[in-house]
Amino acid sequence: MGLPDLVAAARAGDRRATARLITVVENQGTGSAESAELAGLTKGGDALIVGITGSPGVGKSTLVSALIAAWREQDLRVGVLAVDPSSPFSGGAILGDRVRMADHALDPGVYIRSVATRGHLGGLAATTGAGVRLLEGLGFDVVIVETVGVGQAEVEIASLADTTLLLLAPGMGDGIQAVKAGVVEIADVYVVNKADRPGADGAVRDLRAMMSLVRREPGEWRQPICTTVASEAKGIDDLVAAIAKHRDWLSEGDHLADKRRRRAAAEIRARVDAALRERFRVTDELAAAVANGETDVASAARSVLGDTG
Ligand SMILES: Nc1nc2c(ncn2[C@@H]2O[C@H](COP(=O)(O)OP(=O)(O)OP(=O)(O)O)[C@@H](O)[C@H]2O)c(=O)[nH]1
Ligand SMILES: [Mg+2]
Repeated sequence: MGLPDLVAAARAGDRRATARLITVVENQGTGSAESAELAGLTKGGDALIVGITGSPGVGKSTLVSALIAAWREQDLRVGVLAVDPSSPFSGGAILGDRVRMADHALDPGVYIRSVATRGHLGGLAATTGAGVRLLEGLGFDVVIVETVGVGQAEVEIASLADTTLLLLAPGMGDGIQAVKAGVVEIADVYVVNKADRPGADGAVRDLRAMMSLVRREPGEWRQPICTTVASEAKGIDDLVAAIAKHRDWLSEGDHLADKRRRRAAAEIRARVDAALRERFRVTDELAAAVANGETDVASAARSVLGDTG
């Protein structure tokens, strides 16, 4: 099957066709001729792109499954990229996620895929960004990117999403961790999940207190705090409404265009960074020479750049 046929099949809900197309953008990088053709075939689309991040085990995949159900009720097609920044493997779903999202396994309006980003040219932003773009171009109405909240990964993912949810759970000391990581600033909606556990009210209070310290200009988005019990699909309607409200806010004025421009810039930058790193290799020999005192860092850097003057 050629690319145009695959695209047509994927648009009609053929999951294997979708999987093959994602493989094209993942494995060949977006610089290849095939990927360029694909980009031409799948241009446009106006998906709602939702990033979901939070500590391991906080309930992200469970929440994604509940959100899928809610959006499917609105007859929206939903694509999910579950990003594992630590894994070099991709293709099959991560086992746990496969189980948690199994409810949707037979629904042609849902596509779920794990994405491995380690070792990929361009890193997380470029690989995932290309996947998001593809799903959007294939006509998915909502594209969800789930990523575990570790370091830079979630900041990069947030740069790809229109609306970023930060998931917290009571008793994980998450509030404070989040402040440290600077993740609080990138979240558009806070979700306190596992509200069936003790301490949920306290977590909401902590978040409120933290937010009261942030000064906002009039007209700026005020992050709502939603509480959910993802495993029982509780609080999902309110969350879906909060996401829709954020989308409406984005659509007023230039916010959405701004976000999308920033997203494109982040993707391009990721690719440029990777290409530069490929081109200007820092060899072990050179590092050893600096470590041994044979040369200095500045001269070594100049020699990498091919600048001997
Ligand atoms: N009590 C309770 N348990 C929940 C809730 N939501 C999820 N869980 C459970 O928490 C565990 C972890 O859920 P996941 O959805 O896999 O969490 P995750 O954030 O995707 O985890 P990673 O992808 O490994 O980072 C599972 O056993 C879920 O059943 C909830 O609202 N209440
Ligand atoms: Mg998960």
